[in-house]
Amino acid sequence: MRQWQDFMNLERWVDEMGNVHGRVEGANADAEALLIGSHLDTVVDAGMFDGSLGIISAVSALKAMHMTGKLGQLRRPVEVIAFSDEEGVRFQTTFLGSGAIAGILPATALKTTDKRGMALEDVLKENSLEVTEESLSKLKYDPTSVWGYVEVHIEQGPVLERFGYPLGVVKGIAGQTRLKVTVRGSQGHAGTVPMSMRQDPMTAAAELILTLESLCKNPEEYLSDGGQCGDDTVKSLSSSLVCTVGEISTWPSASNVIPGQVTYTVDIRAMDDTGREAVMYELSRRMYQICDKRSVSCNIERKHDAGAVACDAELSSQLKSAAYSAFKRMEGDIQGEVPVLMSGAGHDAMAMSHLAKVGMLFVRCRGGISHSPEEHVLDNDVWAASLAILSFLETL
Ligand code: HGY
Ligand code: MN
Ligand code: MN
Repeated sequence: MRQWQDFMNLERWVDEMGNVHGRVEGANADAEALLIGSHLDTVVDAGMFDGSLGIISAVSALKAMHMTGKLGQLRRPVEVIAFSDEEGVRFQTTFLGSGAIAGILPATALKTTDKRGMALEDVLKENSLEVTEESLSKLKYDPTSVWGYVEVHIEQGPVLERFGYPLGVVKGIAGQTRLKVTVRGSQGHAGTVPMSMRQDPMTAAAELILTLESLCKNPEEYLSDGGQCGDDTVKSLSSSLVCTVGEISTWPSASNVIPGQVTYTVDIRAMDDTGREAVMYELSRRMYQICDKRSVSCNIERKHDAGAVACDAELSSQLKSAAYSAFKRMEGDIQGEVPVLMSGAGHDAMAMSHLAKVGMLFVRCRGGISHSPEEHVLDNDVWAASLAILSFLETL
């Protein structure tokens, strides 16, 4: 990315949170800037398009304008940002890069530690990035200097492939909550403690996780009587509520020891924030009941919350027209309406929506597979994405 930025002599810098910026002022340096980009980090054992496609399609569109001498005609400054940490894999938070730019990252985040107990600020220092509370606060962009934020991203779902479309426009992004659950019991000898006398956090965790699954599969069975939220909310939950336990660890993790402690992560998503809160309330209520019944203790730590985000209607319709013009530039016209869809996956646009209006363009991916080495995007669809961004920049 840096070579491309140099090639186009973009103004280029890396900020204290490790975000990589490339900016071109265009014909009117005083106008509000378009920010465009995505994240450069990935999950473990990831594919090669999640995040990176949004950065590459933005840079390649600018490169095409540079090659045709149009870069100077941009009616407003355009800044490509490759965000340093969106996935939150290492610190169980998310949007560390975009949150700093949007001004929503609390200084306390610098003290967040990874599994080895290393603090974020020390990891940044190890990568020669000195960040302090003061320098972090200075990374926040002035909202009056930003026109909007656009992100191109793989869909990470099966809808565009099902519809036979290379591109789609995102209507909104689901809200999400991440928990760290620690269940503590009494560690003991696998051979001598009778089943009736055990306080086993492993079997308790198993029951907790299956309860979570059942609640997320059938929210109406759990929520309608308690009155935490209305029937409409419960109904809307049924179509969008998802939960995942992605990580679990136990101590001391030996086959002949009844564990003393089990820790696991919970990731809950829904399009409706009220519904998600009602699920959180009901889930924690049942978790404490189960732990009491099993005489184990349970600690539920809320590691991350991000409210659902609606994309800007006008920006979305501009992206839709850009998608059409991309289809026209490619072989043959693609009939029918460019699909408009919701995103169950989180994106930097959630953080950036605190700074400016946001719009997202989705790109079809094979089988909707993501967060896996099987992730794949057709060359033609990568081309369509960059052409759409090029058309969008030309009409900016
Ligand atoms: O987890 C997500 O939704 C995104 O990939 N960070
Ligand atoms: Mn991801
Ligand atoms: Mn992503």
